[in-house]
Amino acid sequence: MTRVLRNYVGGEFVDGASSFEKISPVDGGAVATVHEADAVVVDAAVAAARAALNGPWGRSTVAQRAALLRRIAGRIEERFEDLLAAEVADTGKPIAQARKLDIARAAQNFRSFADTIAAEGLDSYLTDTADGGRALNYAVGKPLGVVAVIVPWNLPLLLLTWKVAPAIGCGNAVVVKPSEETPSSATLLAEIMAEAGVPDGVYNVVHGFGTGSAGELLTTHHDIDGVTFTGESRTGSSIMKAVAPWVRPVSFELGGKNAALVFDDADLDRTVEGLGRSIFTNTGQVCLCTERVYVQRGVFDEVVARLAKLAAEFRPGLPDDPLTTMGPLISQAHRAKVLSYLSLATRQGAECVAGGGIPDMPSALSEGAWIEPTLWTGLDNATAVMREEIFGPVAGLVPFDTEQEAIRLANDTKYGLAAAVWTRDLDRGHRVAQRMNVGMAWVNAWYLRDLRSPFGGVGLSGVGREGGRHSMRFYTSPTNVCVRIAGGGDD
Ligand code: NAD
Ligand code: 6OD
Repeated sequence: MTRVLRNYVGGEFVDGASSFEKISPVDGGAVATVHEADAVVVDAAVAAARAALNGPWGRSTVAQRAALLRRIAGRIEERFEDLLAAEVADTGKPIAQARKLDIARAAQNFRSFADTIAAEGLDSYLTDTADGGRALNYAVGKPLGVVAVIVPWNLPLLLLTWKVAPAIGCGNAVVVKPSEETPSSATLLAEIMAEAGVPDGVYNVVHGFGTGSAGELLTTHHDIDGVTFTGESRTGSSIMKAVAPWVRPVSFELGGKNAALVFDDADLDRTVEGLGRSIFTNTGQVCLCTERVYVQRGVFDEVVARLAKLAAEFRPGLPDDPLTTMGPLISQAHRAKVLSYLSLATRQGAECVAGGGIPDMPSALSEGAWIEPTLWTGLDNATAVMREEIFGPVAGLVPFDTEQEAIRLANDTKYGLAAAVWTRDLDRGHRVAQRMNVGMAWVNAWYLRDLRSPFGGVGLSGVGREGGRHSMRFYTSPTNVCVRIAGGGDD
């Protein structure tokens, strides 16, 4: 019997008017029946969040909220195995990866933001006035209010908690809309929130899809105060339109078409290992994944050969098989999209140097969304395959001659999320990284995180930054108080 997942509103699990099946990407079997939130449920969730803000939660102190975030982190660790099972059932990702990255980061997100809010100082300025006196300005950071949190399926709990932790830490109440593909961990987190003592209404979950469903109902709701969204650039654009009539603040972490730049002095062992992680982690379904690799001509053939060998060594399989190193894509629909780019690449003149299709799988897994890690050479930078986000374990490799050419090729995109520069020359590493039109550039590394640093992108890759105090800027709304201290005599 499959699990039943309900919406979570004001501290209660509630049904929706209809339901849908969550299908496993591993074998096509049913994972859960999910209650879809209709307008009544979304209204109730927003009202519960508003009521929480108007109650004792609205008067909670930073110290109380920091302690609460730490309790949530502790409870996540106690229920680590439950969350792991939920996440793996929804995504099919290898358990070892989910253990090390996805679930571990959920606890870290809460601890890191507990530290950030506890350390935040008062924003104050002392100004000289015309009468020889002074004015004291200080800004009181108030919660934004009811925050809609809409997240995707690729790193479900990690990305959800990356937003929920600072939002709650800053005193907001949230209505979360997880992806229809990954409803489980957000629902389990509701139990964890209650166990940790989060007041009713502070964390609410509405399940469903985007357009015409819970996502749209939430972003167009009259009583939300802001939207934080992670997902596709096109969806971000729709949400921006949806919130425009109310001029609501948004924070968007969107898609990428990220470049790696490999110079001929790079340590090729470290570089190829790093490229492999950056292209294939989570079956290429990380917004930061590299899909364009520019390699200096002198080492191009060697990098292609070594990376192709590495790609061929990945082993698809069951999440709990210790030998599995690559999971499936999230769904058959997403695989159809990735496969369409595989055939387009061939039509656009690519030579496929690794993968290029669907791997042979045992019959029990034949309904899964499996795909081969794939690499191409021979693609022009102007082709759709090199310009559009594919979001699979794929990359095109292109040679370059000079640093200027590498920078030009890497920046020739409408996206601007991340880049990675591989070189032993640290002057060049700094120089090139600073010239990348992206929110985040790594040198001799990829997805190495300090949770206090600004995370986000430019262009089609997003609006705003989150992380540490950058998150606090989004999740609070400052009121500046200016107190005149007269210097003797009125003016
Ligand atoms: P998506 O945009 O299709 O969906 C994301 C969420 O938005 C889901 O919960 C979905 O139901 C909801 N949604 C869809 N249409 C909506 C609408 N009109 N109104 C309100 N909600 C709506 O993205 P996805 O396919 O789930 O995730 C993959 C995408 O996310 C990729 O483009 C990837 O690059 C991006 N992503 C970006 C980051 C980042 O930090 N920049 C991180 C992870 C994923
Ligand atoms: O690590 C993070 O904080 C983060 N937001 C990662 C996003 C990954 C995109 O798929």
